[in-house]
Amino acid sequence: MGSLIKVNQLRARLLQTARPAIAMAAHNPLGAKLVAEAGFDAVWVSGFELSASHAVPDASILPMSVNLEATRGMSEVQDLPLIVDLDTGFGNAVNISYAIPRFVAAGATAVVIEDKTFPKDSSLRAGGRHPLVSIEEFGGKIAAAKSSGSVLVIARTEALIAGLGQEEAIRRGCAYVEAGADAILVHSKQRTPDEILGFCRAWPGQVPLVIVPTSYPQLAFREVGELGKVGLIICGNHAIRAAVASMRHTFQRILDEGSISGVEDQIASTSDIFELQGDDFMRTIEKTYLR
Ligand code: SPV
Ligand code: MG
Repeated sequence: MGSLIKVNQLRARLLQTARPAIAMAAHNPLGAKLVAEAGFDAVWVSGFELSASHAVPDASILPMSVNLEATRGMSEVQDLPLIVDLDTGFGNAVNISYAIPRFVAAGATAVVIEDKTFPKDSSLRAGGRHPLVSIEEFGGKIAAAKSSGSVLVIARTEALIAGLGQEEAIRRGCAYVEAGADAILVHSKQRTPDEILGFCRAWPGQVPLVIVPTSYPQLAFREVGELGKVGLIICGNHAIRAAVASMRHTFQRILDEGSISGVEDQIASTSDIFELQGDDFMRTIEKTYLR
């Protein structure tokens, strides 16, 4: 599907705040294919997952090319909109102006840029470093992103993560809308949803909100819909966490049992993997062209 059509479809979908869209994280094309197969509304190309899949911290360690190739690979194997985590935009407004066309060409439908300083630190890390750039500087980054390609620009404020409180978070969110943001992602690492619910209720509502409820998982999607303010819920890291838990369990069992037979019906079959690899397509090519 053409990228402009997808941008417009996602924009319209985010306005359905009574039934927020749900995005699931992925860190590689196979994961993105599984997200589509499961029936989610979008793929979250997560910086946290990409970093974790390279076994490095989510702290601007990986170069932009890793994120770009992951985005391209995910867009090649499935058709859901890709919401790409650009962290701080790999630098300032100049860097963003060069990054956006590349991500659009790679298949991004939406990008998220956050108001932390480069290099960033993970929002979820206890005792993390969270200095923010000024509202003026971030407004320039949003405007640069908006004018650099056909893509939804989701501006993310880390004001709550940085401990600056609801008033500052709202002030920043409103300024980012003025700068052209299509949606505002507001993040919290409180263990209860109270902080995020307070923000959502106070949000004037010019554009839809986006939330990532990792640290307050008790908040049901239905309750979020009842707020009427949130257009998108991002499941930020459930692919990598599921993969790690499953690999650990399988590896340990094989060593404990001294055999691979015990895990055989607990893991995906090789024919399942062949199917995910698009084996049917290759067989058609073989039949048609191999002589
Ligand atoms: C990510 O998945 O990379 C995110 C969400 O940005 S979080 O890790 O919660 O900051
Ligand atoms: Mg991230």
